[in-house]
Amino acid sequence: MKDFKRTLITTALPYANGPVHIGHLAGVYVPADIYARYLRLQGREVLMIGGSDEHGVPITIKARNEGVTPQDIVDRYHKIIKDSFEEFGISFDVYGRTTSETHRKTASDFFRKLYDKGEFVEKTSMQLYDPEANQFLADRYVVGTCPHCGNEHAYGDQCEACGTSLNATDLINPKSAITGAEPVLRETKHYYLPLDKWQPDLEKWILEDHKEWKSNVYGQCKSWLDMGLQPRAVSRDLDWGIPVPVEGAEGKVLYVWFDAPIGYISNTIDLVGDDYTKWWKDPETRMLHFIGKDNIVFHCIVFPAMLMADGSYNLPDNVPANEFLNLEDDKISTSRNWAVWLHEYLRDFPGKQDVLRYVLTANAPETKDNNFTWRDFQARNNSELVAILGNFVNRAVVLTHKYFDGVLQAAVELTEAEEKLIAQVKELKKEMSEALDTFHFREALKLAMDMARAGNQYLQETEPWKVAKSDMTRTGTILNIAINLCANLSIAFEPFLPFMSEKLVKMLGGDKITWDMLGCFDLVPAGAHIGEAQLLFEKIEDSEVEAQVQKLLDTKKANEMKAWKPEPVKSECAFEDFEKVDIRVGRVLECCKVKKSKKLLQFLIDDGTGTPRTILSGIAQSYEDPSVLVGKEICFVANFAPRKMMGIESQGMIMSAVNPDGTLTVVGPTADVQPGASVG
Ligand code: B3M
Ligand code: ZN
Repeated sequence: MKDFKRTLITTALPYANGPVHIGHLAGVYVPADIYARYLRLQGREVLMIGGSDEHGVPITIKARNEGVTPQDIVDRYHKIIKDSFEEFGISFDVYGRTTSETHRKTASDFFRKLYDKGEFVEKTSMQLYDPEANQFLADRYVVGTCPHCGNEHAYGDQCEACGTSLNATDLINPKSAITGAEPVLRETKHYYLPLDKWQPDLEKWILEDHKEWKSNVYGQCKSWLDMGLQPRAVSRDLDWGIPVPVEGAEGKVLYVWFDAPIGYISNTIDLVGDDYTKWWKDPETRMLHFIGKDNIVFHCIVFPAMLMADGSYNLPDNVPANEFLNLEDDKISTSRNWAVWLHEYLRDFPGKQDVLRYVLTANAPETKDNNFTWRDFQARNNSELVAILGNFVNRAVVLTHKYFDGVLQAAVELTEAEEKLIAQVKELKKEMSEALDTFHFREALKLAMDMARAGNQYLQETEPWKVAKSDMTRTGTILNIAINLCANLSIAFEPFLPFMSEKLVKMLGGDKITWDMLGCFDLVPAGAHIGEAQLLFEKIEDSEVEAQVQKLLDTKKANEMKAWKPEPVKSECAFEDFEKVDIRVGRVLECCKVKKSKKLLQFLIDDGTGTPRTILSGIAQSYEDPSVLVGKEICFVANFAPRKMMGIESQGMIMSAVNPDGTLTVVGPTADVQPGASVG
């Protein structure tokens, strides 16, 4: 890799139409933050740019649903998102917004320059129009079937199932997302960026010059290029956005995917003013876009084509896009509320930001979609953070206090055990650096944890608690090395667990740490006073994760209820036919599970005849405790022919209602009725 002078890290600008969740953190912000922190530890010049994407249809749809203005929506969520990132230690140098004045000007100027250079094609064409809402439909205002993969919920600008970027008119069976109306075609003029013109340049730049990109990114780019690029409209007929800054474009705004990436430039300008050229135009600066896989086409094809059309900007050197994170085996979804929201996590697990950062990195969807489960969260906390890292640091610090009142002793005469440990740490540093340099953050984190493992093993081997009975000099040496290993861990883990690292550095009486210091064993000098041991991590109890799982189950249930529709009514039935069925009220005298059957409950029913009747019913899975039915009045069919099941004769059928989740509830009269009464 070419050695650059400085690195500009951009992170996808989340739409300010809702809070952020673990998927955002895992896919984009934690990896970007790890990388930025790693570079800063090396003393490199780096900027990490973030901000909210506040234009586009996702915002206006949300505003319409809530009956408030788009400005209300972005004001609310920009703050929530910004606060969440801050709480999780995502170390942006700037976190801006695309509704800022700087951005309006930057994006307008960008468009204007391309316009003046003749880089756009103006085209009048037929576009989808909602006759009920009286507006053009583009992007997420229109949903329909993707012509490539058949996904029925594709948006007008993109299919999230197959990642293809679409034009609204490509959709099969388009429907307005506002009114549900079938759109009609209406003529309108738009500005198009002729991506086809940049195809040869893009092909050379990506397919030849950037073979080192992650295979998921390279592969997606290749398949778009192979399909052949088409001109893409960069204006929209909407009233929320940045007005198209040319004559004759009244009522039109910039397409959100035109203005949003320019937000990276605007936010840099907000931070450093005119110096932004150093970060965007100096070839000695390396630009990296951290994004999720659904944004690849925009960052690898559309935005670079815009930058090429301008001609004065750098192109990204790499786009380390991640795949998606699922939650408990299901796709994270804002509309279905299937997510772990960061602001809720902070409320439920205060002070445990590092734990989530750790789990999301250990499980990062770097090469394929991955899954977050609360059980895994608990296991990684309890058996890795607590049992390996926390335990090692705690032992080293507690023993130093126990034997030497917290004063670090000199390390004299290192033995083979120390030499082995030091060599191991140096090797791990080398491997970690390689992994971090190539965006393999899961691997790097694993290696950091191996360093803590090596510490536990070292204490196990050297047994300072035994040596202390006879040789205090040797005990002092062992604890010197152990404490210095703690200092190494504070460095190795800093990019991943910044809160833990800061606490540990303070505990060891340290100050500034650098990547250079990693691998050294004179970081804490003899004579130093080590602070009291503080808990770095604490065990997460079963009840805590069970509560989270329950919350998700409740969400699932609520979603099922929302989506539930009664079954269509059956075809007409003559009253005489109905009359043949003899439905009666009965009182449940006994009710229990049938032995060796998962499904059957055995009822003994008082049917008013004086001789109770036995009825079997396949509803056992809906009644954990069948005794709750005893004493209840229920309805049953009295004149079905008797039937034998599991050796028992059933004399009728218990009537029950089918719930949305498929469970069954026995039905009966709403007030006391004599057993045996007819129902009809
Ligand atoms: N807001 C899409 C998203 O949140 C979009 C990213 C813009 S990055 C310039 O996935
Ligand atoms: Zn598709």
